[in-house]
Amino acid sequence: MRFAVGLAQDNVEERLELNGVNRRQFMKYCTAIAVAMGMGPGFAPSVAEALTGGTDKRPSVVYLHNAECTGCSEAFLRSTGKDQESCLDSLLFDTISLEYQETIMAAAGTAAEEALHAAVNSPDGFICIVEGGIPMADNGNFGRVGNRNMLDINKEILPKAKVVIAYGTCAAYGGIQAAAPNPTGAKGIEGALGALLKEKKVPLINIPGCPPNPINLVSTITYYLQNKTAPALDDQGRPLMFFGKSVHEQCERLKHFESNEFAESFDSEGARKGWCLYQLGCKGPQTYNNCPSALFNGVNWPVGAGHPCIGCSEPNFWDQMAPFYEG
Ligand code: FSX
Ligand code: SF4
Ligand code: F3S
Repeated sequence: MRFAVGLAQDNVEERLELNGVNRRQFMKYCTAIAVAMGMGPGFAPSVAEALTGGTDKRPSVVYLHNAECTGCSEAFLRSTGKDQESCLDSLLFDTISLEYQETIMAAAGTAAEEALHAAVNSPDGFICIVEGGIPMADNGNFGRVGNRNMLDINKEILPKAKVVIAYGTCAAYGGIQAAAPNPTGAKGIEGALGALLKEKKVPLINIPGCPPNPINLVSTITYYLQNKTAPALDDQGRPLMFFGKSVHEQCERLKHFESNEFAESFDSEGARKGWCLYQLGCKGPQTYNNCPSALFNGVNWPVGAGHPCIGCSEPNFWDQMAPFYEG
């Protein structure tokens, strides 16, 4: 996969071809997005139009990194699966105009700073995707990029965005660096800058998960491009269309839970038969996410692969869901 950070946003077809993706494959991918959004396959053409721009000039995308493991970017950039055509999530970066992304952009130093400045001040506006929590202790000095601290960078850029998407549990709620005793005072975007964004009337959407499912990010951007507004959110700031149901109520092992058929250990007969993992610590009943239906890379999800859900899309899961292997 090749990425074109900072190129003009016309000629989407050319960019897709550069990645060996033809129109038919692209439409299959758009169908997967339409299904994830709960709209049904018939809406694939409107997804394609949203992603390729239609007649509108689309906002560009600025992607910021804070304190995190970069697993969210990895999940996105390496999205492939058994059916490659339906999980081309990273193609989003070719159909939209990605102006700034520290992990994959070729530019560095002053050139990178200039690209960021141009995107943030573009009259067409920009969508800001944020990955990672913001260290707040010691005036934000635990996390620095380009000799500025993450708190100051986010404080300057986020209020200028059309919409902010906190991608991953770290950006949404603080994540692993916010786990007790949280020495850097890390917070998610809502905790660090929620009041400022509210004052500036910039919508904030949380797409948690550690890592989050890339299809939820692509579908959220598609929704925003189609409707110019955020989708309906739950009380944790997550789109209801992806996080409206618990993992448990969508789980293929639910029938075993209801029949009291629980695996007692990972190498037990019950585990081999695909019984419920509740007694091995599964947090599916307390966790809201669409993993069982969306799947990762269109292939599988933790419980499908035999591992309990650890509640990775819930606030403070590192502390509140532990111990992970006890019911
Ligand atoms: Fe956090 Fe993303 Fe977990 Fe890692 O960067 S949500 S630690 S998968 O990568 O922010
Ligand atoms: Fe619920 Fe987990 Fe059991 Fe699935 S494996 S039914 S999510 S407790
Ligand atoms: Fe996370 Fe649980 Fe899904 S651990 S990936 S929310 S199954």
